[in-house]
Amino acid sequence: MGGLARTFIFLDLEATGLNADDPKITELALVAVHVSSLENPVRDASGEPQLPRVLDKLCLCVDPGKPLTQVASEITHLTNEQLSGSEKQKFDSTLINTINEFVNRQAQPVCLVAHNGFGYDFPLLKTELLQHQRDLPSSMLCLDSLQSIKFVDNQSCPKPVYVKGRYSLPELYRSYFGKEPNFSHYAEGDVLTLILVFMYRAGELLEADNNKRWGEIRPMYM
Ligand code: DCM
Ligand code: MG
Repeated sequence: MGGLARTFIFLDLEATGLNADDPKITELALVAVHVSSLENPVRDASGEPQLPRVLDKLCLCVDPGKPLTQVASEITHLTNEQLSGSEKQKFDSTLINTINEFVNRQAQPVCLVAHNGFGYDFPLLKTELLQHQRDLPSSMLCLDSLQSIKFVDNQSCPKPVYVKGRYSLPELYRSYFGKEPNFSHYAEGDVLTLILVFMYRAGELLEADNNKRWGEIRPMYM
């Protein structure tokens, strides 16, 4: 899995709603981290891992061309009026080129990482790409940090007590770092939180072997 990847690209999408709403993307963040920064995290005086100094970031707002649900708007602090008023572009072929170029700049092979990525971010990104008859390289690795962290927890404790929400990104951050994550439901905020959560468990996560290939990801809807 990750054992193969030279670069991990952490991804978070904000969108107009949940799966059943046939959502469109409103904001995306891709942050690329070289494997060497995950294997040897820099720690502060209290021993807490710090974000790597060397990061490539691609953060963009997108005009979804579709109303945000009330909940999506409330949690992301984004509105249709703001996005169209700021003359943001739609998710178009120029953006797809930008994403591909961002991925291609990184040391290969690349592994895309998202929290609940198999359930939400990857299928949604796939839908947006296929709507333009485009895609990312099918050999690209992808990893769902929610599934992987559950997997490594189950390995160390075969009968874990399952508590609803225990594996959500803010809950994991709170339990590892004892404080609130910054900028929840902002694409970049969530990605930086995810990187810190991932780094906290990097040894086990890099060891585990439960990734997929981008080619196996099915679109959320068409
Ligand atoms: N979302 C939603 N309702 C929720 C949680 C999420 O509509 N209760 C949608 C809107 C968010 C997107 O999912 O932009 C991604 O969620 P998150 O901010 O947790 O990454
Ligand atoms: Mg988010």
